[in-house]
Amino acid sequence: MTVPGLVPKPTTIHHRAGTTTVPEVISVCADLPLTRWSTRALEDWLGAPVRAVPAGTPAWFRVARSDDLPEGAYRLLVDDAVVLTASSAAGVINALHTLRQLAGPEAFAPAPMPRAEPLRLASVLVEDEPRFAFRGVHLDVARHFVPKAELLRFIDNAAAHKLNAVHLHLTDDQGWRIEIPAFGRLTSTGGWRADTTIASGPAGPRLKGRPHGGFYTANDLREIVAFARERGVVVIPEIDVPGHSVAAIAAYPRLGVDAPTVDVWTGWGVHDCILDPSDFTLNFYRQVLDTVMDIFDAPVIHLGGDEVPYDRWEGSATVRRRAADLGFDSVEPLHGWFLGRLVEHIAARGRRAGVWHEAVSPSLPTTAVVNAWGGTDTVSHCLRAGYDTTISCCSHLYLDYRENDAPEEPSACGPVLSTQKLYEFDALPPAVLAAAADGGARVTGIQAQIWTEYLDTEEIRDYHSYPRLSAFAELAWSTERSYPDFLGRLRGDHLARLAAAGIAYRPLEGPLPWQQRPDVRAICGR
Ligand code: TNX
Repeated sequence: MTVPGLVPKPTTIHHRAGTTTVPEVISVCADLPLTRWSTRALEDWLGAPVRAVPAGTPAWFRVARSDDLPEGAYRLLVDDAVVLTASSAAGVINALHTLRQLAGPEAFAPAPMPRAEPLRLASVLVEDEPRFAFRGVHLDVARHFVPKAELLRFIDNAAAHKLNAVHLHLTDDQGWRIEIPAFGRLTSTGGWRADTTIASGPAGPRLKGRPHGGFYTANDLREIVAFARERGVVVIPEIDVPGHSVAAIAAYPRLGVDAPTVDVWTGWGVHDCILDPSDFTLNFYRQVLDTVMDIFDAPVIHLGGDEVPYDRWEGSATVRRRAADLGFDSVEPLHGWFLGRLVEHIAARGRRAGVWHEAVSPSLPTTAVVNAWGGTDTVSHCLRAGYDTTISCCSHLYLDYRENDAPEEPSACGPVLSTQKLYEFDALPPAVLAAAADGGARVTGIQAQIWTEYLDTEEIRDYHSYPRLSAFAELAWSTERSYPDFLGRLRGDHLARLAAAGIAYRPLEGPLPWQQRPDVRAICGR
């Protein structure tokens, strides 16, 4: 019996002779507690009920604890029985995901598939350990709201690829997606926009002609956090300041410079209407962050800090005076200073702030964790400036970019990022390793980004995400990689898993007829 190709590729896999048959009832003996989710996963994936047996009793499925294994690592032996060894819950979860892949694509179907004969597993020993401790995927739920059920499915699929963090971009110029009870207008006004830009081209932007909106209640988010936690995934919330804040300013004009009247934005890009760096704004956001920290248990709370044009600050006598009062000779340092006050607020509650790399400046505390979305030179720069840094380079890790330049590609914008280019990304070139060694700051890990300006439905998000997110998972997890080998496993096994999971992935040969967007192509002038 052949062993299915695993994605991401494990550190070592020893094929052994023989098979084991999944019994009618799976007896389980576990040194590490099996959670509600693990128990159900085992039952769903292997298609038999689980029954715990007392310690010391023979069991078909055993979970052994070994404190020698690094966090997230595991050993999975499939022989006459199954023995899983790990040092913590993360390792158990990763091992279960491997077992799921060994059980065949049926284990990815939402319902138990009838089998002609009992499920057999090929004998194998997998010894596996993650390359990066932090393996994240960012999802922009602000540009297009992602309904809760779709978000849960997204997290489930990310977890199946051994990713362990989902960074939720909850606020932007085009929408505010988290309910803050103290400031109801953030969602009643800021959660909705009048229209949406479908694409821009020689004839200018084309609008969709209907409103868009939505938001998560505190309870929705608590459910999302709990759902992710069971699967070993931490949810990092992002409240983007002081730029990308038009939705908040539309709801509470006093948050903007000179209280502007502005609507939640229907276009894309960088808006010049940014927050007023006043005490009013700081106190407002401290309260917002308190609510965020009540809901999310993530060690990192993200403050954005990207793409901040200073024109309105330069044009305002009040803001210039504020800068002068703080001893700055221009308004620019207010950017790091403003973020710094919120970084402190987050630190006071025992958490760490996250920011995008544009926030790095002498006035930003080095306790912040930075997502560097420029090239690897930006990663090195942030490390040398003393910040722990997550590799988020747009050149290789932005899944909103299109797979290739063919006119059939449905994407409305973006440079090209092929699956192969992503897979072969040299994320840790010598310069980055040297910067980490010299600066004392750490590369925390790596993150893929899914911005959703043009990804307005679940289908089109699936199309952009897969199989590139499978390639990303291997980049993040596996130390030894070969693209031809990955493609073989994709074709031979993994695409069938994605299909069974109901993911509308992009076929390797290109979009299916109904995945093309000739309407968008026409607007873009492509
Ligand atoms: C840049 S990366 C942005 C986003 C856009 C994205 C589109 C970053 C921190 N800012 O606001 O959605 O490019 O690819």
